[in-house]
Amino acid sequence: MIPIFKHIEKPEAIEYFNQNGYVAIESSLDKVLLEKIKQTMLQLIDVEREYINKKDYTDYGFLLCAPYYADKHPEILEIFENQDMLDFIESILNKWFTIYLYTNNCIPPQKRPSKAAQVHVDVPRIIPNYNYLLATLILLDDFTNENGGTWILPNSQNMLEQPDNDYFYKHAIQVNAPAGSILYFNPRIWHAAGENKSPDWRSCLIVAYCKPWVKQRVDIPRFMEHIDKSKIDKNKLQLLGFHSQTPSNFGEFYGTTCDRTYTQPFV
Ligand SMILES: O=C(O)CCC(=O)C(=O)O
Repeated sequence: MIPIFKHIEKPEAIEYFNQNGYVAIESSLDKVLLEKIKQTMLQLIDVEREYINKKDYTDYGFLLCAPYYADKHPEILEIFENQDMLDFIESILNKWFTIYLYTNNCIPPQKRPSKAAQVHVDVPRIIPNYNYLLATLILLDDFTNENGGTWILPNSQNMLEQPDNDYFYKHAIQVNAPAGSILYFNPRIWHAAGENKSPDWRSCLIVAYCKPWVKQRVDIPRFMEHIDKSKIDKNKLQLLGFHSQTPSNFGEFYGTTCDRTYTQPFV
């Protein structure tokens, strides 16, 4: 069993993260909100499959950019009102971090997802003793051995070569934690989604955060072009990367604050 910290135990949780490359924390996210988001995700993965319309669609169960759907499903952005979660991320990445990627992984019953179930890291490069990215899984279901809780190889974030499967599954731990927990991990850690042998879906949100100068995995502001941003508060817009966009013309660099696209401190 992995320890599950509470938010008031932040110093201990940070120490555990620094030693092991991951930590699980019982979140203060609203359970009703998470259940609503889970239903939304399960519905949207089929909507997205229709859009993509590919026969060999190996990413089934993931959305490419969850905020794309925030006009019809504003609950998708409500998680970013949780100050406990944001404070923890700030402790790792410092102020002005942004979202690198916001997706999900919903594994159908009796399935091993094709890509995430391979032992992998989310980013290849290592900057010693420096966190420029942080991955989080927000559990929308209890994670168990039966339904495919994530496998993590503790303290493997500096391991250059991919461990073979025998070594990995001998030394890795499988995350068992209740719905609502958040698993924070260094995206350079070796990990794999488990196999869902249960009769139910196993779902989580995957939100990765980065320093604001890191290029987002997908361009979230452009993905959200069709959405009226006037109703989205400025803290959420900052997180989504709207205040750290690369200028594409002179006005966006030299113009007034409303014209400029990089308006947050240049950290
Ligand atoms: O869903 C999981 O358990 C892990 C997902 C994962 O490893 C990934 O998407 O990179």
